[in-house]
Amino acid sequence: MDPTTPVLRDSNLYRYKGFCFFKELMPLDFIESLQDFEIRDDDVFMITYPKSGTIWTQQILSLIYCDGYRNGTEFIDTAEKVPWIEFRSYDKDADCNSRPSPRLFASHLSYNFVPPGLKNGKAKVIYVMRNPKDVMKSLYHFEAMANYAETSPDFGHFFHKFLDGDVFAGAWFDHVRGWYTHKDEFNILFIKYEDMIMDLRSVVKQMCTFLDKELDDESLDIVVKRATFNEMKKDPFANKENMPDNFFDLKIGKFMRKGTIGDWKNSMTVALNEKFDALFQEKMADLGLHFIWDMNGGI
Ligand code: PPS
Repeated sequence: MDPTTPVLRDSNLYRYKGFCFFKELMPLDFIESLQDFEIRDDDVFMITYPKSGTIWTQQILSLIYCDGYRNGTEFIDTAEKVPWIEFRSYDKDADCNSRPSPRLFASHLSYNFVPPGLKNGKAKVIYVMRNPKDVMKSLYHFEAMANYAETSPDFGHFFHKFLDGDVFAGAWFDHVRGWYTHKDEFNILFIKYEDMIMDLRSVVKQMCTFLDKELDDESLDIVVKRATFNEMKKDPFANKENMPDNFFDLKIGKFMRKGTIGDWKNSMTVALNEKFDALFQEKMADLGLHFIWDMNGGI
């Protein structure tokens, strides 16, 4: 019997154990094969719900780990330095076994789909989260430019689609709750997008400490400078300009779109916002997680 179920508002997706996968890009047998993926003690995984600062953190990890990337002598796609484990089509080297340590990986997977070797081990996980109203806004725009997702007619429609988890990766609430409540099983550092916006240098230092990577002040300055929104906006890899045309329509939108806190206010009505706040309270209050919701520091 097929263990997957259809996703109501996007026929490109299938749901399996609460997560929504792209049918074409993430076949079930491949996802299940990740259970056999061998983890090394010095592996580093960067995990996010989509639109939470993935490419930003990929960039920072590349800059921290690769001298050539930092000093500008290397021009390599960050997605090659920090490849996805769940997108088979992205993989140049499917099981990544030939890659030298330390290996860096990116993933949008929920805690129950990552390779089991990540649990109770030495390998490191950096989980980046972002306030879900901005995640929703960013994903709404992304959906319009992604050729493999069904586009919503308006933000109101997308709002319900997002709340019901009828989007890639499923419901934001489940993703964050899953990782946060299982944190004791992983060697994990939680980072917030908003803290990166407010004080990038401090967050990079925090990451370096967690990763046992000592950078001198000059190197740290370079990492921070090259990871600013304005610098990344000019970077063709950060904007995925090298991806095949059939993936994204970059005339419709950009990966480096606004890069700010509170853009949801430009789309969410008062009624939708109240509904969201009530749901957020109901689903997340017990976790004690706090987010910055706008540039005035509204918490
Ligand atoms: S994806 O498609 O899931 O990998 O997207 P992801 O990279 O997680 O998220 C994209 C959003 O991150 C913003 N971004 C940044 N903000 C501030 N500073 C820097 N350097 C930066 N890099 C990426 C990007 O603009 C997307 O957010 P929105 O709100 O759409 O602008």
